[in-house]
Amino acid sequence: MGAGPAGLTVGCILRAAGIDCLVLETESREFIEQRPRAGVIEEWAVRGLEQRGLARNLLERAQRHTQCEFRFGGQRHRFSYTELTGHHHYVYPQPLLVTDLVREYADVRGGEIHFGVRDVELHDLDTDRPVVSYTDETGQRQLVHGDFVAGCDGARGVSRAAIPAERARTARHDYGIGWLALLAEAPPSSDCVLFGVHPRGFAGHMARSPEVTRYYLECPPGDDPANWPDDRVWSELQHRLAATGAPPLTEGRLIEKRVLDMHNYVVEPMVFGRLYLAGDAAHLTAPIAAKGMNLALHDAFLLGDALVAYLATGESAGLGDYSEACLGRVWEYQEFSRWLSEVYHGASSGDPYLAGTTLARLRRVFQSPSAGLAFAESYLGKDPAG
Ligand code: RFL
Repeated sequence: MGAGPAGLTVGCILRAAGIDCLVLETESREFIEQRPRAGVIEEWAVRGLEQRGLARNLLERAQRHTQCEFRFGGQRHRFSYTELTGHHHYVYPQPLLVTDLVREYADVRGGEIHFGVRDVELHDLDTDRPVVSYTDETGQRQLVHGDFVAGCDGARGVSRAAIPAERARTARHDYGIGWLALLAEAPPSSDCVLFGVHPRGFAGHMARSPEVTRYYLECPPGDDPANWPDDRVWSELQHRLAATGAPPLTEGRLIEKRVLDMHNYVVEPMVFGRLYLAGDAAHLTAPIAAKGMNLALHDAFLLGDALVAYLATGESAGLGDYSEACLGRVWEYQEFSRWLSEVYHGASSGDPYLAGTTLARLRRVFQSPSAGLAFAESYLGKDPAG
């Protein structure tokens, strides 16, 4: 269920082992290949894709990032995480990754995929022959009988709700903060990611390609993008990201402008009978720390490999451990997102005590080698092998 990074990766792993698989997706192929979202991919996740034959284009085209820059108190503070750890980040826009994965799944590995499906329902999940029903593009109702259902249908899908309330717990956290997410047809204004921690609110700058840059502006939750005409966006970005010695941002046409309300959830366990949740269907992390797609890939590697082991040899340990193995990383990333949210938003909280303590926390990252290393490890994400 779902042709996002999680569902397509599981599908590719199953097809590589010759296992029959059907991917159902509510949107069209053109839509999913263009939907702008993530960009930052952790090094271990790229290695995981590479090991499964899914990173050829990514390794050719992705940019490697080795440092980020915080701007606060009118000054620039460079943080070279690769110098501290030997590891780096990749930047590869999510639509390019989804395009690569859908091509590999459907066109190369011969996987079946149906786009534009509606009214998807799950049945008999607690039996060993679960059923999925849906309305296809021609309006016909269809029934699919299978061995397993991978619920990879994202934050707005139906699979999470198919777990009876008494069989799973959903932990939620609402930051009470909004981010105006922007895509600008403008070249990046810095060779690295910028985080502006400013009394007027957080601002972020992230390269997506030589022509396109993602920006974020903290705003009230539920704010209307219509309150943010282009002039106001650019003047606020210039102001919040200003620092001594930093050239002004290169402006351009804004091609995406939407308000994201920052909230997280985690479903535990991520399994009910023969339904296995993966990615945003199971856990949402607001894009504060750029972790959501990385978690989706981590789940997909574990689930794909566990399903292959079970269906090919009857080995069930991977499926048995699946939820716990995913949730360890999920909670670690949730904690880091929360920590980072305080750093980003303390200065603009209106509470001078919070502003003082969170700026002290940020300065410690630059002044204490051990605090710097701890930050770099969380920022880069833990390598499952190391
Ligand atoms: P997706 O990508 O949402 O895919 C789910 C798919 O399921 C389809 N669907 C259904 N299909 C069948 N039946 C149904 N009933 C269905 N209902 C929905 C949907 O159309 C969709 O195609 O989930 P997945 O695979 O779990 O992947 C998760 C990631 O997409 C998400 O976590 C990231 O985009 C989060 N994120 C980031 N993550 C990072 O790791 N690094 C980043 O730099 C980063 N930046 C971001 C982000 C998310 C953002 N937004 C829009 C919230 C930046 C932004 C602005």
